[in-house]
Amino acid sequence: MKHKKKLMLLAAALFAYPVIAKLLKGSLTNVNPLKLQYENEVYKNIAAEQFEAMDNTGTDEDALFESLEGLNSEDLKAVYNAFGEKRYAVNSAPVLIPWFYPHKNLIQWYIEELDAQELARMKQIWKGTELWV
Ligand SMILES: [Ca+2]
Repeated sequence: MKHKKKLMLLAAALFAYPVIAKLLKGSLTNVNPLKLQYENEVYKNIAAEQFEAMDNTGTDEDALFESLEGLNSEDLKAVYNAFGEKRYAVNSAPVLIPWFYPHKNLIQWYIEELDAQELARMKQIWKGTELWV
């Protein structure tokens, strides 16, 4: 009986771990709403465009850079927050066993997907956000 209780506690801890780890990481950044140029819906759409440009074989660099044009640092932070963290599957491998693939934020996705030259360009765009460490 006592043994069973221990097993249940262990199972609960294993189940709760990813949730707790995510909370501890604190993936969101503070945004100054007074400096935002658009409604929240716009940032959600841009985040979706960023994801679509990367979440397939290869990367649509043109779409990636175009959808960020004209955004200020606070706008970019709002996009970063809207993106959140998404599972990254190398070479768009089908996510058959999802927990094998780590959650990555937008910057981490760039680092996986872009070559050195594109990364330098992207880093320049994000410079003012201080999110790129
Ligand atoms: Ca890709």
